[in-house]
Amino acid sequence: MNQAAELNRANLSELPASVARPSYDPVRLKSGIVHVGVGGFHRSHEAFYTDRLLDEGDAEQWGICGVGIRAGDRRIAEVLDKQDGLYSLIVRHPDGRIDTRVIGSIHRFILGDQDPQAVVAQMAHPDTRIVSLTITEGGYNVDPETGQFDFANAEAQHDLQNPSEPKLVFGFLTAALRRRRDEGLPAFTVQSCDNIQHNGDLTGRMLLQFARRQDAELAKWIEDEVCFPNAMVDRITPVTTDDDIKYLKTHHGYHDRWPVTCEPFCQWVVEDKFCCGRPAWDRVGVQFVPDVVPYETMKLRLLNAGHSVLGILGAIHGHATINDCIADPTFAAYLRRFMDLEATPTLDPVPGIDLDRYKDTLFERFGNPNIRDSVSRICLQSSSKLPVFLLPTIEANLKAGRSIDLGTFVVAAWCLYNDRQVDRLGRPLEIVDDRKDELHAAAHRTETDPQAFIKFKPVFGDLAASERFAATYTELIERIYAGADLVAEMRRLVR
Ligand code: CS2
Repeated sequence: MNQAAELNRANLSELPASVARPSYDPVRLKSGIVHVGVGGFHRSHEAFYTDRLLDEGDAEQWGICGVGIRAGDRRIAEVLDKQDGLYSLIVRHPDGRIDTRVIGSIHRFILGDQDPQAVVAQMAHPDTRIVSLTITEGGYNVDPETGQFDFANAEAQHDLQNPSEPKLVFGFLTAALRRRRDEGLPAFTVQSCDNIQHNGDLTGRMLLQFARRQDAELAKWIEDEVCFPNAMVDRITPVTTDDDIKYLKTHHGYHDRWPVTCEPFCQWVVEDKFCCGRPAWDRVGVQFVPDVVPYETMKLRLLNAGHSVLGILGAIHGHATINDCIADPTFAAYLRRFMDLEATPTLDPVPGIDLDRYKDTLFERFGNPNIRDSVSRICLQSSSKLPVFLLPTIEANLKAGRSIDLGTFVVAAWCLYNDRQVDRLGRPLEIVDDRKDELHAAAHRTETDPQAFIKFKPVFGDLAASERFAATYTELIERIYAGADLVAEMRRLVR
């Protein structure tokens, strides 16, 4: 291997001029933000916006202290430690242009699975004004049957019994907020950056339910003092590949152990409810609005559902990436029809947004040939995604008496995906889903009970009780199981 320079603070000034870098000194930052869950998305989104703001100057109190609370966070902890928190953001444009920038906003990192006290202390530190989260759907610890906090979870039980050695994010937040209250410090804002509907409301509900079990008085203080802004977050961020690392070495001559690649588009629409101050993110393109709901519904039902439509159908067909799907005219036509006929009619008007233009932009973004977002990433944890991205559209259309065929066909295809677990050419599918075994078992019963799959309540709730849905699904699944060609079916449905 050639001796490429390592990325770290000492080498920052040695990087070629083609790589943009912070004009601020990361050493001087204070941790105004503590962020739990430093994955690719946090690094392409909140840390990117914050880096831009720091670059404008006069914002040194808004550095980010990254936090990992799972054993799986050790790798990012090691990388950021070796690189002094620095990493490269590689922005790939559809026309082949690439902008590379070193981001310096994550100036510290604490690994909470080894040292929970250090995390609690950091959250309780007077510098901390916001604790933000990207912990994925699973991190919110919601019982899917009841929608309430899942106290049966072993880690939740552990946190109730050991309040000063927490494991769940809610245990950390409660311990830190208790300390702030006892020390007479103001509460911080808890800001969810996960792609979940009403993410702030959900975070608040879960935290209060957990805190009440521990200490009703503290829960009351949290309820009165902590803000939980809702937000819509958006930037397509594929999984980092070895090619990204090689690209930096070959084109820019340095070694970054874990860069992030993303598209140029970036959006963050946030409710302006911060109890302890916030960065002037509006100076760098973040939109602050009174009500985020129309934006998040639009994004979940068009972008995310669109991804799932392509991901599931594309996986079975054998397309490797989302841009391969968009380049296939049958897939592109199917997606557009799904968006126009089934998703868009369920949306309320979105202030300042022309939905036709928004959909056109989605096609440009999905079609970006340089992002190469894999269908396997899109299909990850579909059992948590479809109930949020796709099923509400089917439900709304059932209620309004509109078409449900295109959405329901995706559900039927997902049954085949879970049952057979191979693509059209018999190649094994890489399925990552916490409910993989249950989904497989339910799908596998299709031969004897055509509706077995949609009776799986943790995903479908009572949807199978809708006669129209059940009948539409049954017709589609019977055709698929009788050997109908997927692409021919897609064409038939679009006609
Ligand atoms: C994707 C999202 O995981 C998925 O299914 O739809 O990760 C999507 O890329 C982001 O929400 C874009 O902001």
